[in-house]
Amino acid sequence: MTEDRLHRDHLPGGIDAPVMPTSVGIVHLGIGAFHRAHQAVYTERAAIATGDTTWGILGVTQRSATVRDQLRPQGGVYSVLTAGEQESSVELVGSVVDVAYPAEETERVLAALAAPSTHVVTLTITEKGYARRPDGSLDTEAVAGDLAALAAVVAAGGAAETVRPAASAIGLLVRGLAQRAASGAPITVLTCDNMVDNGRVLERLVREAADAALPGPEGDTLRAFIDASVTFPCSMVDRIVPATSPEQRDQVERTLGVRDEGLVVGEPFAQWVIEDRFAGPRPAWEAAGATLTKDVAPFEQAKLRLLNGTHSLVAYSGWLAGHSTIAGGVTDPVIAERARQYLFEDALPTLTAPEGLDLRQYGEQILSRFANPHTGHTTAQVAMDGTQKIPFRWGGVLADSLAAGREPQGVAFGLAAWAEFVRRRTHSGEGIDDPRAAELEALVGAAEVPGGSDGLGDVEGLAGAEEDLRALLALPGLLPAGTPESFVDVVAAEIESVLG
Ligand code: CS2
Repeated sequence: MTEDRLHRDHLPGGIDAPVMPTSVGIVHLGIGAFHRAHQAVYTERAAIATGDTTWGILGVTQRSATVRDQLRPQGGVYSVLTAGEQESSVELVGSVVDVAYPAEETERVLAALAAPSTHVVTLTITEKGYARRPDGSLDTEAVAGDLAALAAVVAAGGAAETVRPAASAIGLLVRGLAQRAASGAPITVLTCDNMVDNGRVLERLVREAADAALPGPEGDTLRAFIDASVTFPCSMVDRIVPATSPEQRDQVERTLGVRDEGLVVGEPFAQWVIEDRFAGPRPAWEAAGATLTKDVAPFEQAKLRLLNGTHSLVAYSGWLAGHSTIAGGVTDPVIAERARQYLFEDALPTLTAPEGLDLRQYGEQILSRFANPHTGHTTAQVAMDGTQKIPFRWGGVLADSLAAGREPQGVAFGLAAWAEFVRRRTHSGEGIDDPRAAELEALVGAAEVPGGSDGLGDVEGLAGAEEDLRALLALPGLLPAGTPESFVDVVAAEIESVLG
């Protein structure tokens, strides 16, 4: 502990003290910035409102040890900077007790998943963390190491000489559930990722993983445990949480008087709608403003199609127009018009409003949230992982519109922008951040690169762009099954508008 670093045992004055959890009740898989600015804040506020401090969170960081190395030296405490249009504020959060990195601490995470005092597992592992094949089924190759580890443990009667480090979040989860099956203590697995029907998707993948690892009678205990004692509610989460910038860290250091390497930044708006289907106890998240409901679907569809769909459109077209931030993109008049077209002409007519929500107002609110310049959310960040996001954001709008006899022009513009983004980043050598990048690059690479210049805007470039676009749109799993070629023509006709 150093005096100039934030720490649970040495808190700055002049700011409300964070919660001091007395036990771990939640294991969270994928403790990135989003979890720390969203579910961990709800958990903190619920503890403050109710005085129940038993809901400490053990965070798990799968891909790198960065978050562990940010939070462990601070005793898990970090701050949240809420960056509003007019004002900003800083609060301390103490609900995260520690962060574990499975590459080095798998045994500890498995033990926490199995512990009867843990009642809830939450996940924000992003769309790509679910290891789905383009058809939605489990990519057993991607989780093969964990499935083999699980099979070996079960074959050895539940005891393993050495615990193999978990290589995937889904694998880790299934291994943890198998260990828990011994006690049979109920547990709720609550996904908080931006996917249609996220709880059902996760449940199916977990069951597929269990069946793949333990196909015979040796899997019966785990299967029976999942059937009887594990639930997978759906949930809709919402808060804009950009990557934290060095400037924001410096700004908060000036406010707190100590350095916080775990700082996260979020907009003032936050929403959490959770399907009320818990296997056992849970934090009183409603005391912190969460909505518990029987049916999350209308909220989830509205959020994915209106907010995330528009976000992606602004990200790709904004990036192409030279805007580094979402706020810059959405206040560009040309992009704003296309965002409105997508929101109000394409997406909105495909939705049923959740009770008490005016979808038009919700759409307007989304546009003004995007226009907040103080979050610093970048177009490049939202543009990441397009192949994983597009099917959930635009797929339903496209399928429903076509079924109703409409060709959604905003979706076409968005898809053209995505394809041009992929093409430009590939040709420039910058590359794209997407788990299917290699496939995309091969599709673009297969088309002729116009010699000399980048060729954009001239006739040859236009022809090349169209060829690439058609190749990219044929990527398996990108567009809904049955999308007619005539719609691809509508997308191709938008190329000129994204080239500017
Ligand atoms: C964004 C989301 O990065 C993205 O793709 O669309 O992370 C968005 O900011 C959140 O879903 C807001 O709740």
